[in-house]
Amino acid sequence: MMQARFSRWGFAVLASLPFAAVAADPKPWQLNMGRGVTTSSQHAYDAHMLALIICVVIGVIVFGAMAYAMFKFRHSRGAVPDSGFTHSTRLEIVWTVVPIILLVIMAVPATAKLIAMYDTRESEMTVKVTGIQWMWKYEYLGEDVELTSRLDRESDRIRQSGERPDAATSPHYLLDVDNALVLPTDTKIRFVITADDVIHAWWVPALGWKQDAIPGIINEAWTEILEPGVYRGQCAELCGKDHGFMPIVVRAVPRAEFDTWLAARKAEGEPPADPSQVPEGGDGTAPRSVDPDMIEDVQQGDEPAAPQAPEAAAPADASSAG
Ligand SMILES: [Cu+2]
Repeated sequence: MMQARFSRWGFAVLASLPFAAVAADPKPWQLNMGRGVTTSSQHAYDAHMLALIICVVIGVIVFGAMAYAMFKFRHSRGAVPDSGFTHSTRLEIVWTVVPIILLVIMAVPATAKLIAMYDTRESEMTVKVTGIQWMWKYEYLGEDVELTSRLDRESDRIRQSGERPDAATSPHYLLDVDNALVLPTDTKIRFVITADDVIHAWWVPALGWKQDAIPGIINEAWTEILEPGVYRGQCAELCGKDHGFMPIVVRAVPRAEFDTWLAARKAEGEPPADPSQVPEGGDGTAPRSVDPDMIEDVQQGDEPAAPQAPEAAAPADASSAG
């Protein structure tokens, strides 16, 4: 039992080490933070590694000196406490100045990178992200393209069925959506982030940041994805009963592929990817008009109840009433 646990731990440690530096998405038993796939995530990783190395070196020196002193000057070998020693001015200067130098070494690059993380100037495109209970809406500003992104049908079926999800058959359980946010690589993309109802937070670890989505407030962030791939995240602010069921999927593709996708998306006039997944009136253009019960019906696989039909006596006003 003990040995099995030890070997499992040992294996996990060994298995996570080679991947720690390259993994975009977290791996089981991953020990270190991921390096991510954006300039800012890699800056954060570099700052973290610098601090980690400094901490390890300090730890080795301090605990090494302690162990050496305890062993070398032990009582059984006749060591006598130095009762006359109170302080050493030279030592006190050294252990004050050395940490200051180390802090400056860490703070200067960290501050520069932190400032760069918040500099959204010279971005090539803007995506508006809106958190809605319990989905995300993405608008490619100036392109007249928008989409809503919500938990994929398969994850939803598993969670409703009470089935125990299996990592082998459903590797992305609760981490898949119907419509991924498609973004170009090697492009500075600005995000403006807000919410429609309660506070949510948009978080894709591989991008290296997390930003609150607050009703009535527009937060900003930016990213420049360096490698094509699929990057997953989740809402990171407790936003209601289905907080755990509004994942985020970013599909990063080369610029040319993105341009083709965007053109196709514009041409098709943005119908939902799978109409069966979206309740009537819930195509993302008017989320507030969707009755929450209707969404729940659809999520549970039921046919949504038909919306109240407008009075037959007043057909002319029905279209402007919404
Ligand atoms: Cu949430």
